[in-house]
Amino acid sequence: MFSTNDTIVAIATPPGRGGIGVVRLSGPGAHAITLRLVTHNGSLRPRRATLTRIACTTDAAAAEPIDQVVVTSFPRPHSYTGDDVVEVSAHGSPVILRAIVEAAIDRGARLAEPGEFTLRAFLNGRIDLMQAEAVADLIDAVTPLQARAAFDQLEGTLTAAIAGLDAALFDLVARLEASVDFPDEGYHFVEPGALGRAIDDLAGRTAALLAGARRGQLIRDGLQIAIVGRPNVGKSSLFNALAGAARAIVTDVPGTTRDLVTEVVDLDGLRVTLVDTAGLRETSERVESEGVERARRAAAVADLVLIVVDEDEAELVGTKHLVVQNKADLERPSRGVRVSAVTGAGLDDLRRAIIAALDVEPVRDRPALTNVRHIALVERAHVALTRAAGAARRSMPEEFVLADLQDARAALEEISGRRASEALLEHIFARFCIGK
Ligand SMILES: Nc1nc2c(ncn2[C@@H]2O[C@H](COP(=O)(O)OP(=O)(O)O)[C@@H](O)[C@H]2O)c(=O)[nH]1
Ligand SMILES: [Mg+2]
Repeated sequence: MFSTNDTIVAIATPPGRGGIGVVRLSGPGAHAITLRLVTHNGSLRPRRATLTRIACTTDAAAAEPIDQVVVTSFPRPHSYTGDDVVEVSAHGSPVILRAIVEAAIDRGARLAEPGEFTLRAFLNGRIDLMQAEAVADLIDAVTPLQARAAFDQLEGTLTAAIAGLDAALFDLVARLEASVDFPDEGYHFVEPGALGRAIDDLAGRTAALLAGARRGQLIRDGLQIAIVGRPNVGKSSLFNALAGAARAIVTDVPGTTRDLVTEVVDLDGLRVTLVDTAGLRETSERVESEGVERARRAAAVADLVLIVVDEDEAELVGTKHLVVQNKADLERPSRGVRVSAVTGAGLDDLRRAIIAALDVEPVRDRPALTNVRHIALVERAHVALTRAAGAARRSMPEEFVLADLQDARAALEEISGRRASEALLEHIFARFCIGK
């Protein structure tokens, strides 16, 4: 269903005006179509910038140049997509960029679907599915930490880990299959003890990947921190201080905040959604009591709860929490992390304490799972491997072990995209922007 032998074209730079705008073509006609648009004579030297002019009217004879451009040709297979690619860098005017795209379409190209350049790179074997997903993550990243995690995956750290597992599994499966094909020999090609140990080793590797998965997922998807506590302890003040903006209303009237107020902040590289909530207290006032109910729900789903205290005791909500002693500028008991939302004292300590509580610093030299799709599939592989190891140790018929190992392989191949349905590919690439 995916067509890959025609030439696609799209604007690769974001909508709007800018110094430069890039139009990208990919496919067998990329070079020839470009030559019919520019005034440059002769072919384009591979990977060399050529300064020329571009004319975009549909009537080639009457074509007047509309911009000076730099064109670069990347002949296959050494290009982003693996097909012939030409990049046209024009001035970043939507009018010019659209005219170039239309002229290319007029000369035989087709407007690219979202993510189609990357899809072609995947279909041509330039990158695997994890790397394609990493491209989208890299573009979507809002903090440097997210970008780093995505770039690591684009560089292939995870690809190598999954490929290594898959290769080891392939070897075991091949030997077991041979064993099944010659049933008289029993466990002939693999000795059950050695088989059990080999599978245990693989299960250990999937477990290690999963161990960093929660951290990875928090980095990729961002996380929620709810600020809760009794009325008037300074929750909204702290929220504003961490957000760096007076988003929530602050008064000395208890019960000011009713609804949830949220703000996305970059907290030491983490994408954090801060949630300010209504003060927890018994109340018969309907609006406020709905607010209290919402506060409890927000605390229940948050990745971390900041329990702000003033003079009284904290009510413990949420499993993962930090106690924050606010109003440290006044005479206050000393519990948890001491801050003053008014003077800003202690806020850096609080940020550090939050990062420590979440345990989210990525480990550079270890591949990190960040994407829920990958996590679910590695879990499936891990369960299958654990089952296979048990079956091997109990010397159950090879067929049982084999079935589990094959299930583990199927899961790994779905991660890398070696075994991916068209529906899955469509789902993944629909997330991309046009031109990527
Ligand atoms: N001195 C002092 N007053 C604070 C501090 N934080 C908040 N307040 C005051 O405490 C009152 C309640 O603050 P608010 O943020 O609305 O509390 P909330 O009800 O928990 O959201 C306001 O009068 C704030 O100015 C602080 O760190 N020091
Ligand atoms: Mg408040």
